[in-house]
Amino acid sequence: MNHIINVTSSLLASTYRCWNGTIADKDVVQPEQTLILFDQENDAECRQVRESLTQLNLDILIVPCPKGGKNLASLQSEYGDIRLPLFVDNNQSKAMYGADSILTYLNRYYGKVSVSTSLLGKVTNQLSSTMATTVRLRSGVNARPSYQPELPLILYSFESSPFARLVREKLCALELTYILINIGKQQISDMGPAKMRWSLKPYHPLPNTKRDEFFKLYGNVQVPFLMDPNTNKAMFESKDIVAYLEQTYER
Ligand SMILES: N[C@@H](CCC(=O)N[C@@H](CS)C(=O)NCC(=O)O)C(=O)O
Repeated sequence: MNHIINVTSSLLASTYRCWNGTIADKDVVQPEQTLILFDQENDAECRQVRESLTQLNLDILIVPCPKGGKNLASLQSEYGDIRLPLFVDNNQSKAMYGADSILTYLNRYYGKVSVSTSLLGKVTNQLSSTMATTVRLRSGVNARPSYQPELPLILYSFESSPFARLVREKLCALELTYILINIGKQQISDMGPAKMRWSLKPYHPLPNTKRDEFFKLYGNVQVPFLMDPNTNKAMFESKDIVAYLEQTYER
């Protein structure tokens, strides 16, 4: 798909979700052991969990489970009739599946996230997430043949970013496990694209945050940013990252 059309439909998907997964909490404690999510990028429930992870500013190991892929097959052969999203927290020796249970759990252990309790809330939530999937033409839902690297890739992202979504879809289709580092927005001057921020003052992230760490290393904050420890490559620009993933890992 042409990159501009691709970005536009991704923008529409974020709009259907009212830009949930943009803002991140200021105070956050990363758990000692990395959380794990068995995820399918354009699954309506998985999206709701990832939005909350952005809000809580939590990093997580994503194991993509597209349809027809080996990850989903091995989950099903080990656990039978399991459904996504499947969340594992080794800090508490807990595992659970389904957005409702996971959000309730996150609420209890990691901070306040919204969980729809009314039937209307649940239906609206599911519908808008399904519409986001539809407008993305189910990109990343089905597995594509790939070469598997030894180490997980690392992606800086936040859920609603129309550009980062394109990269996450490709990682999902190719079943490439990655560490998702969420760097949602924490103040007004974080808003807007990296090169056109809403504030006219020189940009400075909040001190002692993941954004601040990133800024000190790269002189700005922009997502998506991919690091591949298997090839020692690191890169900005969604279009280049998607092309890199295709060239390096698609069979
Ligand atoms: N041309 C870039 C655009 C990336 C971009 O503008 N990303 C936005 C998020 S959607 C961003 O990093 N904004 C600055 C910020 O979040 O601090 C690409 O395709 O990757």
